[in-house]
Amino acid sequence: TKFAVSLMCMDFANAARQITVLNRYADSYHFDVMDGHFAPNLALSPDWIKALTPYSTVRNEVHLMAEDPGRWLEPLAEAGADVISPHIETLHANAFRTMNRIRELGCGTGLVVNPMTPFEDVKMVLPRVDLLTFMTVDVGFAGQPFIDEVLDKIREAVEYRQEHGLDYEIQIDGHCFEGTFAKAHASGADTLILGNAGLFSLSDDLDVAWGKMLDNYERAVGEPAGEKVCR
Ligand code: S6P
Ligand code: MG
Repeated sequence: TKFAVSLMCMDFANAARQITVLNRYADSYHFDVMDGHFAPNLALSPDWIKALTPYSTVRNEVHLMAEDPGRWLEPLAEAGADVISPHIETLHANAFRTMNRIRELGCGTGLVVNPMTPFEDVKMVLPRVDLLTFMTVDVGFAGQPFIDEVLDKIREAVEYRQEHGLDYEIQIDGHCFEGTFAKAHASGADTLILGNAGLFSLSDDLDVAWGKMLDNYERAVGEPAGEKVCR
């Protein structure tokens, strides 16, 4: 299992310092961008992301929760995004154009699927997707309960990848923590996003928080997390 850290949950007053610590542990950063329309909240702007990506030594992924994703691709690429992940629900007639544009800008292609959206809706575009993210909460806020109903859909994506010889990475976004690590891992997802419950609430000292997170994971899943696991 790999771990992404949701930077919407960080201590904004100590952003650069926290990123410097997390570089040792995280496989990637997850930047939530919300426009107040598609998601009922406002979050992280391209300028804010641009100020922080120079401190990051890991993959910077932007979760784009905006009604008109095409508008934000260029500013986000300029801000240092390595992967841009719009929502399938926002792509309408522009799905292929948007994936192609993200590639043209030199970024990896992501795609995010809301809990209510069936897997069927993304199948056609999957050969062009590097990172497929399943929401296990409704978009907008940290600290919401995990939606178990999404797990079957994740298993479907794992099987489909195998059957069709595709290689997209599968990520889970929403309330990944001690209480959900076991089922998230069992679904076959590659990457879990850590926010408040999974990481930041465990300690103000992020070295300590990461150690606790790994202990929680190991206890819940019954095996060590593997990969980039430093203590
Ligand atoms: C939700 C957002 C997520 C949250 C993430 C972490 O709209 O896309 O990335 O930041 O869920 O928070 P938590 O508390 O759910 O672990
Ligand atoms: Mg997110």
